[in-house]
Amino acid sequence: MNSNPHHNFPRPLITALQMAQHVVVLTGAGISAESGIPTFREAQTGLWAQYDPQELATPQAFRQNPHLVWEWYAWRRNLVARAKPNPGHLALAVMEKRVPQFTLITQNVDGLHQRAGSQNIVELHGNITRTKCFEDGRIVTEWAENGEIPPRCPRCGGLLRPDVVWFGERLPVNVLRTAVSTAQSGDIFLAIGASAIVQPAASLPLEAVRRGKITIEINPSPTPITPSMHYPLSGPSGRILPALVQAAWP
Ligand code: BJW
Repeated sequence: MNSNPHHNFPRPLITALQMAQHVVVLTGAGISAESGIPTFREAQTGLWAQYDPQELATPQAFRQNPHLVWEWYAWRRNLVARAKPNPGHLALAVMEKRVPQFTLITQNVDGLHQRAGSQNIVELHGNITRTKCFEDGRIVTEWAENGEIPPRCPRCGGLLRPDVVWFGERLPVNVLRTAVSTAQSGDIFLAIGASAIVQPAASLPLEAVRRGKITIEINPSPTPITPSMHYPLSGPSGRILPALVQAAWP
């Protein structure tokens, strides 16, 4: 593992990790940045520089320009398929094996945590590799490739869309319930690579703070929750996480 021997973590943080019964982690786009997957709110490059990703991730955008939105997701699906989990993803899979209970709540739709070997994953915003019908929300696994973009639902003829949660859409009820109760019941909460702006995910670390949990943030830039964290660790997760796991479970 690509650990950095020069990291000096506070001793109480390492002890807390070693003693933890249930570690809860929330990840955002930043953890996949080192796998080459662009984040949402940092500078975009290339073909999509002219579009604001936030404006493509809405049902209104899909209604207005389904072709553009489908193509944006097709481009991202292709990026994800070619990307590999980075040392940050891999360190979380190792951490899961070291603690009695571990829950990984992710806002990411890229499936890289699964590919890194993490097991207990709660996907808040869906998964880009699944497709559903825009009309009735049912998952669709096969459709006719007749050149139409987006393709159509073989059941009802509705347009197909990725199975992700867009702005203005509800998160799946059971998924959100599990995430909130996990944030409340774990004894350590780590927020990693998340800008902590998008709700309701951004309220999970604050829920942990409210319940008196030990809170850690890993991010190269400060976020709205940084001042509330017990241990704000500034830097890329691909460097900090392997070092943290190595320090706690050498
Ligand atoms: C690194 C790094 C490295 C870089 N290592 N770190 C309350 C108040 C105000 C608004 C609302 C509210 N409640 C709801 C809303 C509205 C809205 C919202 O939150 N808007 C905000 C913008 C204010 N929320 C919603 O609409 C949600 N729905 C909802 O609440 O429904 C309620 C409802 C009720 C009744 C009827 C109907 C509805 C849904 C939100 C869905 C978000 N969807 C997206 C797209 C998913 C699909 C896709 O991938 O395309 O999810 S938007 C996008 O943002 C994506 C992400 O998961 C999400 C969060 O972004 P994330 O992961 O934090 O990424 P970035 O780019 O913001 O930040 C990256 C971070 O990484 C940075 O901090 C970097 O510094 C860091 N970083 N390199 C570590 N190497």
